[in-house]
Amino acid sequence: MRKDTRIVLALDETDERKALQVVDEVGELVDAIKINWPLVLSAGPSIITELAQLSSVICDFKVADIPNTVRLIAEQAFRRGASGLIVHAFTGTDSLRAAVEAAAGKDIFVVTEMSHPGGQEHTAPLAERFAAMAAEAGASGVIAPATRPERIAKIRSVVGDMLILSPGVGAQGGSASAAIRMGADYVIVGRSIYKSEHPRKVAQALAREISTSL
Ligand code: OMP
Repeated sequence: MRKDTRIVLALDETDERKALQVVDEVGELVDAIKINWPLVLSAGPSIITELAQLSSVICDFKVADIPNTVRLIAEQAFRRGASGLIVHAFTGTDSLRAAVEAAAGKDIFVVTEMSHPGGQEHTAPLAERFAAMAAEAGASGVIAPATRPERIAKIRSVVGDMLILSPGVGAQGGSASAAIRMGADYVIVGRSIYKSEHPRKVAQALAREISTSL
């Protein structure tokens, strides 16, 4: 995954035609495209392969299962062209290790503390432990909340130089520059870009904001 604008587009647009239009407008301004169940369920899994021809694709399937099922899901996502996969940590070390093994050198990103208010109930108290588990299992990086930027700094202190991807910018109230200043490598941005009348202008403004905060 390249590191240029430090924006990962969260393409949760379920109208495939519109989703591809957004990619057409902002594809060159983002370092990767993250796709989640909404688009995969509406367009079909071939969308992974289609988008992988245009950008790095992270499959945000938030995999949470026994090691064998984690492995099977990871193998299929990577076979279709994903360069990264997002998994949960609460399933335990064996499931995380299964994901990393199945990735065979591609990227596994582990959720630490979730960005929405409910993320404070169960994920926040365990976030540093999840981050340490991710490091021990050999994951490439973690997901940490732009909605609570001080938590990014805390998680950075646990994961060292692993990648931190930070969702919650814009629609959830977080700021891209604050997330980057607190130690995120990338921000994950969805609705503020794909629901905008002018996705390209929004992405350009975010890229400028981020580059001035570096
Ligand atoms: P917007 O809120 O529309 O910018 O989208 C945020 C994206 O990041 C969505 O695809 C979420 O599923 C994802 N996300 C979070 O919002 N919070 C998290 O804690 C973790 C993720 C994620 O793993 O990407």
